[in-house]
Amino acid sequence: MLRAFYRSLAPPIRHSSLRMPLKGKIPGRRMFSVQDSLPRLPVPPLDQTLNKYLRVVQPLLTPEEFKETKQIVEKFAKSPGPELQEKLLHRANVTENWLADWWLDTAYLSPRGPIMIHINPGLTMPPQDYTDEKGQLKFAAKLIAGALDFKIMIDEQTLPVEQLGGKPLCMLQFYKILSACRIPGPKIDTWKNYPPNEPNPPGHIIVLRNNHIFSVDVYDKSRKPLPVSQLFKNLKIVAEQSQQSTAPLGILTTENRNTWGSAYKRLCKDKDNKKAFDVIHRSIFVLCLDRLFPLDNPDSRLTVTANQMLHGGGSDLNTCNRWFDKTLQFIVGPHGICGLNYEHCSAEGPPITALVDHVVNFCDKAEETTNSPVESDPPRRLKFNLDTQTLEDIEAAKVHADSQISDLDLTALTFNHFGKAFAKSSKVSPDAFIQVAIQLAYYRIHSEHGSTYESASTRMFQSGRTETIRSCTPEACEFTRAMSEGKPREVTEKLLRTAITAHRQYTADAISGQAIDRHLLGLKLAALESGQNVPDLHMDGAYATAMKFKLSTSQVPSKASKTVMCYGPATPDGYGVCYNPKDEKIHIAVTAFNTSPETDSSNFVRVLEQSMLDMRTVLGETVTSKL
Ligand code: COA
Ligand code: HC5
Repeated sequence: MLRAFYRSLAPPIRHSSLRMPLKGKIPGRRMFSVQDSLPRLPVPPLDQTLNKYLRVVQPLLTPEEFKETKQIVEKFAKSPGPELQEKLLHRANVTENWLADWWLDTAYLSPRGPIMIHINPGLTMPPQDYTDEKGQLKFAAKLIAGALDFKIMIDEQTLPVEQLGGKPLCMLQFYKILSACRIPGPKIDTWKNYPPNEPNPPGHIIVLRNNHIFSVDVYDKSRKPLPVSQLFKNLKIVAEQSQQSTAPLGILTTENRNTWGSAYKRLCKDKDNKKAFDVIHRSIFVLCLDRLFPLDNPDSRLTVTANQMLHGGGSDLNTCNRWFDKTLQFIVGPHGICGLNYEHCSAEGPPITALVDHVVNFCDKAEETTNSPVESDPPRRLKFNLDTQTLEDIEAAKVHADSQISDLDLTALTFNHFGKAFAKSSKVSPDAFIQVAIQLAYYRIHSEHGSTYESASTRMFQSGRTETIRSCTPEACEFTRAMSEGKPREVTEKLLRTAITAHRQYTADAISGQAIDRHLLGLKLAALESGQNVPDLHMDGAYATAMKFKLSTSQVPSKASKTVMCYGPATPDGYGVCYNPKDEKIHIAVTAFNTSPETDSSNFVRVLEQSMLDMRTVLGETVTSKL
């Protein structure tokens, strides 16, 4: 059935003008060719999950608390655990992916907090060398052309199938990142996308400048992508028509979802507004042409760029010039600063960075052309009728957004001492090395262990998204304590290697659907869906502690240099840590909240750098002594 679905999507084959191999491609396999043969996400055995759960909560609890939790878990194993497990197994039998819809609702559509900073990651792109508005528009035109070039491979399903650990991955996320949008609701949001096989697929993007919202066609009448020269011409028209800033409707997308959802519902009663919203939702992506912001502050350029990509710098800078509900917002600032902000419903970081890598490569190579003019409609400013209530809502949203932005503390930098190559030469997993270093840094600063979330991809399964790697393993804790106690190197080296192996094992479990977080969530949702109470296991303080992630981390690799993703912490007193490991360096972005007296992103980065250097010593000396 699925195969027929994908076949029905397949358009006639044309060829992308510029191809870039994706990491780990399987040559010759078309995008959905292995989709049907991908396994389904398993439901792990109940006792396996419960045993692992006890193992991961132990380091976070006092011995008394642990004893109590153990009793609660033993009770759950008798009832209602087995009955809920049955329900999950049944769901897994009758759905393509037992978790997919639940996850979309639980992680994204139901939570009512703002998506700016908290859900939408920012992504920096390598700085460009233009310094004026003409350069900004020229680069933006190339960027649009690069994204459309990647879109050809999505539309024609010619993207090579990605793989992880030698296994092919589900490619569905690529089909959901363009022409997609989150739509607010007063109680729950929805997510919509307009796939390329629909009869009248979208052929426009949205361009935001000085808060004005324009619809700009990017295809000619015969649906060929417009040449860069024509795109540039259209962007110039947008720039000419948006010299003065206007009421920033887009700032409402930074609000609590209930607030924005109610405002949206009211605004939609007006026909013009409803029509204009649809144009935004359908658009292929958003392009934000930003205004000048100060670069002469003490932060590094990378930190300033990351802030612009994550939140836009405040309502007097570029935060109003955004539409955070849109799946993809390319951001092109003056002075060569550029990147992207993306809404998370559709996809994790890797498909986004694959697209960005392609765009960066395309822009580097794109020649200046002066094609003869092509027939296309000029940009159209979207017409919104804003009542007094909406103007008041906008003012309130500015205040809320600014207070969140001033609370965000972000440090982005490149660790230049070594990268993946060193870890590999020391025969350890680079990702596990970095994760254990994050544990060490946290322990050095806080003298305690903190519940940690690392994203693992479950795209080996049909419609797979993620599972949690709980990096705060008992082995990592033992190592961090030994380091802090100044134990001899022979001891710390052994403990470090053990911690790295434990992390690697957790990763292997997570990517093969055998970790615990999604299973425990499924058991809870199975109870709720059948009208039962939330089980005691999930009401226990230990579960709450385990879910209070002091460290929210992920690896988001890219091919393009100087690319780093960033997102806010998951708890008020936690950190968000994202890294992009290269062979000889690691790009890192850390966030914290200023309102938390215990956390400081620049201090965390400093201690993390020192932790990695110390861990190299622990491993490096061994390598030398073995020679
Ligand atoms: N000795 C030598 N080399 C080793 C090694 C060892 N002991 N262990 C691993 N390596 C190598 C690997 O073979 C790999 O080689 P490659 O560069 O040729 O591919 C490289 O080191 C990197 O492996 P590692 O660092 O162990 O991690 P990984 O690439 O398998 O990534 C995850 C681990 C968890 C990040 C990955 O499985 C994943 O799920 N990624 C997606 C995360 C995601 O979705 N992020 C976005 C969230 S929005
Ligand atoms: C319990 C809800 C956690 C939300 C998870 C989330 O959004 O995580 C991001 C992606 C993922 O699915 O792992 C990752 N990040 C929080 C580390 C940015």
